[in-house]
Amino acid sequence: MGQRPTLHILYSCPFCWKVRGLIEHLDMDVDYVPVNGMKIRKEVAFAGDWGKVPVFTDENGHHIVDSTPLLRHIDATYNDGKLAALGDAARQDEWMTWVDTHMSKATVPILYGSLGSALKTTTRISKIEKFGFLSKRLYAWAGFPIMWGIIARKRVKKDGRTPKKLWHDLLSEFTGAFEGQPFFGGDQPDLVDFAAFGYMRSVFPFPQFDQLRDHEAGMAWYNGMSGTLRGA
Ligand SMILES: N[C@@H](CCC(=O)N[C@@H](CS)C(=O)NCC(=O)O)C(=O)O
Repeated sequence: MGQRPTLHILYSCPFCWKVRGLIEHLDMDVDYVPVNGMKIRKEVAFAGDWGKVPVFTDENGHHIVDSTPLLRHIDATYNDGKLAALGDAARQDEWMTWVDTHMSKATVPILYGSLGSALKTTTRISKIEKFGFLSKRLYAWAGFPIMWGIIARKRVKKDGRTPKKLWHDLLSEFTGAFEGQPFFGGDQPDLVDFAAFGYMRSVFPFPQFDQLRDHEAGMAWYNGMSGTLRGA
């Protein structure tokens, strides 16, 4: 037995939520280490050049980065690869790519795609994330115009749909691939479910999550996923 594994995270990072869901599902003993969002690169410099969260450090002090490879690593190392072994591997790979390509791009529009939502999100983030005294104020002032004015507005315009419609379309497409089962993985979730769940769960701390609540199949799946977390 070595050290207790750690996961360096940002509370508002969808990629971190992907990994957290699996950790909670497997009831692993992992310490979460919040980083300062204004200094991510510096705070995870111990893991090499990657410069992003999540970073998982195992009991031997090895660092594993990048959320999807990390999901696969955790399943393989701490769960005998049981989730990867569920169902058809090609279908899993295809949909993991779909989830990582499309759902990952839907979180910024819903959180920052309008002036009002960007303000709500940055206010909430300045309360829940770990910040230094100065960086908290800097974020509250600078984070909002950067996220709304530069990144999110362009993305919403390019897609053409409202952020809510985009999410509803994605949830319909995703749950439509369940083949009548409660989860993508069948009667239990697999790694694709945990990836998708992480993206949706990263919206949960924000008031915009209300826009997802009237997607019936999406919410049935989301609540089903929440029910598979230990201690839930
Ligand atoms: N492909 C990576 C993306 C990770 C990522 O972009 N994390 C963001 C936070 S949500 C980050 O750390 N960004 C810091 C940076 O790019 O400087 C994953 O899936 O883990």
